[in-house]
Amino acid sequence: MQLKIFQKEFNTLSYSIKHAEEILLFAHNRPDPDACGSVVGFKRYIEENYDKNVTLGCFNEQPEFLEAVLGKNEFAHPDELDFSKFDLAIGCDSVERGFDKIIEKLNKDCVVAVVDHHHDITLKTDINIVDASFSSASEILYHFAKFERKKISQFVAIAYLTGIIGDTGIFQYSNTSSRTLDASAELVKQGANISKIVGATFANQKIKTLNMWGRALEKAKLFEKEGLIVSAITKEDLDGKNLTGEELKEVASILATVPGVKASLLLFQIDENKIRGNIRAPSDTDIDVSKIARMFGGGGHKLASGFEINGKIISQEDGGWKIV
Ligand SMILES: [Mn+2]
Repeated sequence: MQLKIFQKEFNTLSYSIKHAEEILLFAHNRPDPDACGSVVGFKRYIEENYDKNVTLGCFNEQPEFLEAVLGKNEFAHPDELDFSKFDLAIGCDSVERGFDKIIEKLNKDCVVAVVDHHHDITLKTDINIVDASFSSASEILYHFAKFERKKISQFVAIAYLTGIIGDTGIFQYSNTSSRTLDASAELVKQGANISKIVGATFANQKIKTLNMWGRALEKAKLFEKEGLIVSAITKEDLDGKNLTGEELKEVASILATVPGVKASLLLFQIDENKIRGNIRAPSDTDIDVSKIARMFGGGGHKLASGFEINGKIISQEDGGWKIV
């Protein structure tokens, strides 16, 4: 199925790829399956169809758990990138979490493009491919390949489907449209395997992750009147372990399945002085959790959102916790 929207933008992007020598694809901070799937898949797509050098960049590395589906991929840190060489730079997914910081370092003749599905993106670049009706940046890039009438190889199909499955919570969130399922079916036809992707991104959690889930569930507080359930992972809980947000984000979804709960919130430390909050709502809720996330400078979807705030979560003697 051919999309009606983005014809002009896709055309310009196609032209820009053809005329570029050095292309930078940039993923957002603490990249998730969509950030990684979109840049890793798009890199391979460009390499298979054009004779271009493609560099992947990000402020963080590709999370280890994605190696099972995407293989090892080098994400160059901006400190080690030679920005002057790029003639095309494309930010994929949540472009205001990292890509926005590197645009000014690019050569002034470098064409800048963004591919995103977050509704609150205000960044304006040469080519803006932003539409919140898509489940993921990966889904949009699937349509770019359709637009160019080029074949999607098995590797690219796996990468894009990883992004779609990651951002739709395995086709469960409200951002899963029939168009998303059409694209997914096509990617399966090209050789992507749903259960292998789900296994890598959701099911095969490491024991340390499961233990952490246990801690968070144990400490959850239910506010019955408000229909809210809240838990936090303190620095002490982490005990020197480094968990990515990706490994913990399922916890908020599990908390949201408690009967009577309208929304769940999980707070955890991601940096010395930075806390991540994940908010989830069950599908029958009347709450739009993205509104709550936006109050804290975050964003997301009606049923799944997140934000980052400064502070430290510390344990208290009675087993509780507070933010300082
Ligand atoms: Mn995404």
